[in-house]
Amino acid sequence: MIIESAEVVVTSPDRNFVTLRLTTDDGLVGLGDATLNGRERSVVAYLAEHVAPLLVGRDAHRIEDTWQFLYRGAYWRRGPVTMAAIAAVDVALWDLKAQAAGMPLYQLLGGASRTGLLAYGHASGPSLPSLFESIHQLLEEGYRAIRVQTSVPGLSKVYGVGSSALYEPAGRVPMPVEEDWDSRSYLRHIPGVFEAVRAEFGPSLPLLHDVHHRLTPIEAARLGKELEPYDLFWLEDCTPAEDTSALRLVRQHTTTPLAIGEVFNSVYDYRSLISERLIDYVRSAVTHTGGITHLKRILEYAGQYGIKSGIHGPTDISPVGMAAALHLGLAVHNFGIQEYMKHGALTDSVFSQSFTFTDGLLHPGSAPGLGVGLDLDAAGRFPYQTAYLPINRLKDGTLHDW
Ligand code: EZ4
Ligand code: CO
Repeated sequence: MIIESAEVVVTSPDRNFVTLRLTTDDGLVGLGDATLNGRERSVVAYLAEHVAPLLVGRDAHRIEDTWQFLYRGAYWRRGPVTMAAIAAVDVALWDLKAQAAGMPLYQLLGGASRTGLLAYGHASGPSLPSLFESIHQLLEEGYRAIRVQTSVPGLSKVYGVGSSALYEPAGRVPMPVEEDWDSRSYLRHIPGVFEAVRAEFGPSLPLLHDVHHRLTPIEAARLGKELEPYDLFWLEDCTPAEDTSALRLVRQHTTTPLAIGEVFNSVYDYRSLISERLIDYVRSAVTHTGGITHLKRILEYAGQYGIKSGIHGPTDISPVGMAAALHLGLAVHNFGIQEYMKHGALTDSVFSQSFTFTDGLLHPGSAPGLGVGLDLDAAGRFPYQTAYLPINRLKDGTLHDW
C-alpha cells in the first residue's frame, strides 16, 4: 500500500476545514483533519510545502514509523501547527489501514469497549429562560449531558453564548471580534445560574461548564468550591492552559472535577497534570494532538491515574476529526464523555459520514476505515474565507485571555 498522492483540501462550507487526502496504489483514499481554527493556512503550508513531498512513495502501513519520522525528523518538535499536520497524516494512515483490513477503525484499536459514547451538547442563553429553553431543546434532541454557558450582567459579549443552535465562535471577519470580560461579575453570577438549572432539571443530569482560560488560580478555586453543591460533571479550562501548575492550587480547594487540554498538543503538556492527579478529564482533540497514535498514548497514560477522556468536539473539528475521536473513544478503556456539536447542512454536503447519534449516544458506525468521505466537487464550491476567533478585553482595554 504505497502512497501515490498527498493533497491538501481547503473548503469552507459552514466554516473553514483543512483535510489531508492520501491516495494509494491500491486505489484507496484516506482522510485526515488538520483544521486549526483561525490559523488554518499555517497548517496548509506546513502540510503542502514540507510534509506531502515526504509522503509520496512511502508505505502507508507504517503508521508508527511515519509518526516518528515527522515528529523526530523535523527536529522542531510539538506546537499546534506541527502536531495538527502530523495528526492529519496519522489519521489518514489509520483510515487507509482500516479500509485495507475491511474493518471500521475501532476494530484495529482494540475493538469496542462500550455500546456507544455519551455525548454532551452546548446549551446557552443570555437569560435564564432562554438558557432553560436551550437545555430543553437539547434534551429533546436526545442529549443526556449538557454544557451550560450564559451571559453575565454588565458584559455584552461572553464566550459560549450563541445566537443559534449552530454556535460558532470564529467569525468570517477581517479582524477578530472583541468580546468583553470581568472576572468579578462572572464569579458573582455563575453559581446562581447552576443553582437555578439544578432546581429546574433535577439532580441527575450531567452538567458541564467551560471557563475558557479566564480565571486566576485563586478565582478558579473559589468557583470550583462554590459550584460543588451543583455536582458538575466537569469545570473546563478554569485557568490559562499553559500554566499547568495553577491547577495545583485549584485542586487543593475543590472537589469539582477538572478538565483541560483543548489547546494542548503533546503528552508533555499533560505529564505533571496526570502524574500529580491534578485533572480528571483530558480535553485534547485527535486533530490537534498528533492524531490517534499520540492521543491514544496520552489516554493510556491518563488511565493509569483514573483520568478519563473528554475529547474536544466543537464544530471546528471536521467530520473527519470527529469520526477519529469516535473510533478512539469507542476503543479506549477510560472513555469519559465526547463533546458533540452538530455540523451544518453545507458541511454535511461536503463530508459524507457514517456515525450515528441515538438516544444521546454516538457511534462511529460499521463502514470500513473512518467512515467519512470527502466530495471534492462539493468542497470546491466553498473556497477558504478569512476567519478569526474573537479576542477579549477588560473594561479598561487590557487584553484578557479569550
Ligand atoms: O473555543 O473550538 O470546549 N470548547 C471550546 C470551543 C473552542 C473552539 C476554539 O476553536 O472551548 O468553543
Ligand atoms: Co473548551
